[in-house]
Amino acid sequence: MTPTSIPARQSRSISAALAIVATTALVSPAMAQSGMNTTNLEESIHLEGLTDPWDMAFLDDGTMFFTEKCEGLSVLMPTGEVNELLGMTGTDSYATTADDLFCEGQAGMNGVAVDPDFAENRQIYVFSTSNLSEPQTNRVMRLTVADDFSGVSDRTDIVTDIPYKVAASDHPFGGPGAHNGGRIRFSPGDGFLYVTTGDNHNGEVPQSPTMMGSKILRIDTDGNAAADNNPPEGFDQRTYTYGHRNVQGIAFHPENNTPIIMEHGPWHSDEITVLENGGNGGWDPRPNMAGRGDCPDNYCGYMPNQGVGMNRFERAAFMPMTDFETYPDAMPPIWTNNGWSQGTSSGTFITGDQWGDWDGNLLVGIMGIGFGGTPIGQRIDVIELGPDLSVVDVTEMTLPMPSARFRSLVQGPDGALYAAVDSGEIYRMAPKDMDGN
Ligand SMILES: [Ca+2]
Repeated sequence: MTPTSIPARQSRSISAALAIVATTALVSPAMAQSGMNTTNLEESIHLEGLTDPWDMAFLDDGTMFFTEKCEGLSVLMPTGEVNELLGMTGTDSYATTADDLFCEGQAGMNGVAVDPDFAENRQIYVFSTSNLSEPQTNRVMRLTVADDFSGVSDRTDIVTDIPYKVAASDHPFGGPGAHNGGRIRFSPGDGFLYVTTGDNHNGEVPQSPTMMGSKILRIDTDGNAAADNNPPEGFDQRTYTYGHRNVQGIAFHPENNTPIIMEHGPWHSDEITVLENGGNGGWDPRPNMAGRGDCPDNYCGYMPNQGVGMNRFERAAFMPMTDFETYPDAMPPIWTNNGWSQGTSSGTFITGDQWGDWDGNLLVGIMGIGFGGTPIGQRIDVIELGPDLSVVDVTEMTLPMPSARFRSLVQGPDGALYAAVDSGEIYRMAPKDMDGN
């Protein structure tokens, strides 16, 4: 947790140089500039020296809970003090260590959320991989935070059966822990907890009525299904939507609280989708679906990237993110990059007069991917939605900081934007006027 600003600054400088090179080659609807003068943002490093920070959740006074994927859960106090609350196996500096919690690949301690009634019940929630089940699973845990924020207690695992990829398979990035989902957010509208999960490179998971990967779960704080969840007959009632690939972003519209997700595509077609209660995301990577043949390890979610000479559009037609041919009633995405998947990992609506034309817009953090060692797409997109929730405009934020792998975006209680990046920092970004400069 010791700040290591010198190495971090060196790596950021390198990333920035590469990003400038890559930008000229990137063809994307996000390149059009419009709206607020985005060069008017200023940044500061809110916290640094972290290892794979994954998510943050704030209290009104600025207290910030945060997770590190292979370390655990901590809290940054308004005083600047960091308390390490719940460590994973192998850690020894946390107030409590849970030896069942582990990380592997994309899996580990992922999302964190604060109970809407935290002031009364002091409860928070985290999503983490655990070895308490056999095979291992992802769990959502409820914790009670001590009055002085020195630790957590009363761990209750309210969801225990979110599947985790236990073994490597014959795919690109095919290691254990892949496609693990992991974002958790409370809806300010209905008060339920929404949990995003991934397909684990398992072709059977997305359309399965009982395996809880590739779903958006909608549950209460005990893990029970919301009473009005409306999945098809025979589905686990915790299912709000299904048929997703790997959802790691969810945000709620500031005016109508509609849940909207950001989802990773299979080297093409990242998607943003407005959720409908009971809806199917239309992802079905089983072999022999929609004219596809056999696929390695019975998962077509990367086909035909393996040894077949198709361009990205042919790939999108072969293995669509939303298979309308098989599922004509699938929820249509409101946005797709219709090109190389670039890692739409998180999103948040940004509100407040200080954001000018961006007040009410959706910000999407994009991690970027590398070809030949060159990262492309490490950026934040600003997406304006119309009254019908269609995409009106997409602007690429002119970053006040070097580009980076944007893992988590959260608007803080001060109205600023906080961004966790894989290189170990949590940045604060704000319009200059907002801070009186
Ligand atoms: Ca879809």
